[in-house]
Amino acid sequence: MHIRRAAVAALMLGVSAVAVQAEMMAPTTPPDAPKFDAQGEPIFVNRSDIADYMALPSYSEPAWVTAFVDAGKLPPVAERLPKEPLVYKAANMPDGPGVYGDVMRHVIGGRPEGWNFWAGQSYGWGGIDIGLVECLTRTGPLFTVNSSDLQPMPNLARSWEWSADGKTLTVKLIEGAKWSDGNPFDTEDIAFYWNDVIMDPEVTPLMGASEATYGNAKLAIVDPYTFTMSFDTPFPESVLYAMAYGNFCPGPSHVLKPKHPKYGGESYEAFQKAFPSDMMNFPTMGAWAVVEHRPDDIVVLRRNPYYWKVDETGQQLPYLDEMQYRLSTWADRDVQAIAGTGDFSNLEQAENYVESLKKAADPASPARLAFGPRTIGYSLLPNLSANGWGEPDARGQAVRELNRNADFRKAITYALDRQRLGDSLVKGPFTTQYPGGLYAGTSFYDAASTVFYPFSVDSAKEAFAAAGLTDSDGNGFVNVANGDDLNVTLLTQSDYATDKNLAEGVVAMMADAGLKVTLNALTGKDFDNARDAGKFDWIIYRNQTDLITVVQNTDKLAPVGPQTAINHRANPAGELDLLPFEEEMVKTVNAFIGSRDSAERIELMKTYQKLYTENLFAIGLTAYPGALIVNKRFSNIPAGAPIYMYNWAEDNIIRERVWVAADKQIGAELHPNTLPGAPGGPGPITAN
Ligand code: BQZ
Repeated sequence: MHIRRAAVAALMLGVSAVAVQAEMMAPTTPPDAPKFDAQGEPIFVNRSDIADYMALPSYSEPAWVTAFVDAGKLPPVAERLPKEPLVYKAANMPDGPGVYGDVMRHVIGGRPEGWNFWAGQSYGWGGIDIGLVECLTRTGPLFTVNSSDLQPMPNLARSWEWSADGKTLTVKLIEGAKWSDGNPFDTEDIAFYWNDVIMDPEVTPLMGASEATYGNAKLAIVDPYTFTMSFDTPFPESVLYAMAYGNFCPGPSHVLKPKHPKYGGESYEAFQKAFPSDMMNFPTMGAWAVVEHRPDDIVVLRRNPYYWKVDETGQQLPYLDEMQYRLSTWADRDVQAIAGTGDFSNLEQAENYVESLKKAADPASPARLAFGPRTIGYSLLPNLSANGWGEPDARGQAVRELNRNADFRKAITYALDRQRLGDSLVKGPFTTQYPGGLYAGTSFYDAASTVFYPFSVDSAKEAFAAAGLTDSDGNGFVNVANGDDLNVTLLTQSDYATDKNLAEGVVAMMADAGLKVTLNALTGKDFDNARDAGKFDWIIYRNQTDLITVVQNTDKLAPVGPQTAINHRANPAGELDLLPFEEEMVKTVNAFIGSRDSAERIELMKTYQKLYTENLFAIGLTAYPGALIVNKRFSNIPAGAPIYMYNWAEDNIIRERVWVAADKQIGAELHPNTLPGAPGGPGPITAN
């Protein structure tokens, strides 16, 4: 509008509009988010109020499990538990210690590829991997932990201690815990994870953990239950968060090692595929193990008789005997949870909000629905690599060079009407215009450090021109040197309506600003593979926990390592061609990781936020709250549980201590009174 007025004035004065010093709209701070109160507040406690490790006078198990002991198929429960199991405190259980029985019926949109998480195989998400792959520390439940005690919760690692100079961390594992097949859990599993997964360049775990994830530490085994990690810089406390879900989650070395090429395995590819999704009873440290998989239908898990956690009355956990994962779509998960044919959903696709809210408002609704904080958000990430990551063709290379041009990135952000994007998903107070970077309302967010480029098609065109792009043939789209329309491909995930709706909105808005963008919508693993291989010009991506909590996945905040940033990874030669502002971001994130001074950390995150949003490391689109939908028959669902913060709700609600009162149990177990069999053998098995 500003430019148009100036142009008209110029014409009146007989001055060519072209000569008018057109300028881009000045950036501002972001508009305030519409007020939206989360339903239910967490009850804040210290980590030791939730659980501790101790021996109890006696232990118990479901009566039908004792039949296995009587039949000589299992040792007595006390021998199946560690010397000092992890004990969940009754006072921290919203509904107290529970009773055994029943099932939680999940519905998911992913599909299990196989069980080799450590070689990058996906279990289909939606809580399967969160339940099967337990890790040294745990962060999901931290949404209920006092900020004065904010550190990862002990899990398989029961304690840790820093040396005086902060350069050595000594970690103590729980002693005497066993895999679901009875094999001991100890530092043999740590050694395999470290030496033959993290340190083996041919092996990449599902979430991409690498040496950089752990600050390039050196790991040494001390004894069966103790190891140390040594660092160049003192007190890299973020490494304790990096030991949680997705990262330091050791696999069963007794079954993995023989298949690894270093120990006689046929090849790395054979290693990755050695545990196909039709293999049953894959050993787990989780509360349930896989006993059935009907492709495109269902995955069924039964309780792990060696699970190393109990309640204060000595009952071995979990309370729920079975876990089901119906293999459907993410949208169907919402529908089934609200209808009561499913039991759980993270309501995260804003298009489903109104219908879900309407149904849940009925007092007869089988499910409770509770909105949490605004922690679901999407960004458009330009691929900032121009030195060969993703092997681009000439067109792709030209786009990457433009992505590295600040004016080009400004054109993208000016062209986006974020209000319209949010409204296209759902009208009402849910969505907010999200500039990118740290989320508003989170502990390290600072509005004054957040640069917001307002919607302005004229400014977008000015910015394209400043980047050397004009519509030379007058067809409405900017052209490249040889006269072709510049064409940008936008990678998006087709498993979610939200991702596709946002991508289509971006395509339309870019066209209005004169840029041709073509959608590349891929499903599940194809999307993940294209993302991780750098096969994209731009990507629409649902943000991860680093931009919410900062302390979880801190390394993902910037390209601090060759594989840490989604939109800027190293080329095959391991080189990162960082732009000057990216170098500054990396320095800032590394300084944050190395600091123990909370005031300094707050200032560093202000610097980070300004670098990110002023230089448009990525371009935010929209952010909104998610809602947890859980069937009303379940007890021990923590108040105010967010669907996503340090992790997803499948971790946050602590499913192993969720239970169903006897008179509310629905008899929907598919394999009642059975346990997982031997790894690779038939499962589930009966007592006799
Ligand atoms: C939650 C989550 C539990 C992954 C996945 C999926 C993958 C991504 C992301 C979410 C699904 C659900 O998210 O959408 O609500 O249940 O599984 O793991 O989107 O494609 O790669 O990062 O967490």
